[in-house]
Amino acid sequence: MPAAVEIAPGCLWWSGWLDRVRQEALVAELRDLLKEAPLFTPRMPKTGKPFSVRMSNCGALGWVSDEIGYRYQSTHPETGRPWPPMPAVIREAWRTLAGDAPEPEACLINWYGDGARMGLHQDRDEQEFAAPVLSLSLGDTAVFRIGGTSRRDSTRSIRLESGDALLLSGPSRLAFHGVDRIVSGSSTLLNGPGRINLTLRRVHAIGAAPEN
Ligand code: MD3
Ligand code: FE
Repeated sequence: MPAAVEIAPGCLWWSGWLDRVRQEALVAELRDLLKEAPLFTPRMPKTGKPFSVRMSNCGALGWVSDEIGYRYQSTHPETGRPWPPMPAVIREAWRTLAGDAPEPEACLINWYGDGARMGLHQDRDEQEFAAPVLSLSLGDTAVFRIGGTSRRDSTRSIRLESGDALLLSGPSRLAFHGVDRIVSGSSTLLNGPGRINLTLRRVHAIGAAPEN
């Protein structure tokens, strides 16, 4: 396993964690999975303004957002079907990198086309902040920014490339972060422009009975 670099307290970055062959196999699995659980366009709570990033999920729970709010739910917001299971490679990444954390319950699939971005935010829709979050990047490079637990804290930027893994634990679990832009055409993985980010999360408190 390549060595990790700690880019902020508790934020570990493995450059090129997935080799090209594994990236290709994972993309093939994701393309099939997205036929069952198509990408949808999330909307901002209250205003209904569409996100520039399209999304889907796999695993027991998926993150969705619409006029009603942000939440985790067990079904796709458009098809009403349960989310497909997480591919084995994704579960193995968690087992290898997330230490002794309990199994992830949700894997959010973010699709960035040209011009898509994600503003600076915190991930706080989970009930368990002790468990880490794991991100896997595929396709075009993202200019990713991470700061501290206050929006006013200074930030640093790194380029997340295809195959990179990022683990957020401890103080960085509640750090502000976002994606400023995608470097179109920087990867040949997806036979076209775009980026996929997979985010694995524990949603329910460790040891708690799942209720929703
Ligand atoms: C730092 N996604 O889905 S992944 C998100 O590249 C999200 O699609 C970005 O932020 C993306 O919520 C960033 C890296 C990441 C994921 C979760 C984090 C960084 C994080 C949670 C806390 C702190
Ligand atoms: Fe986030």
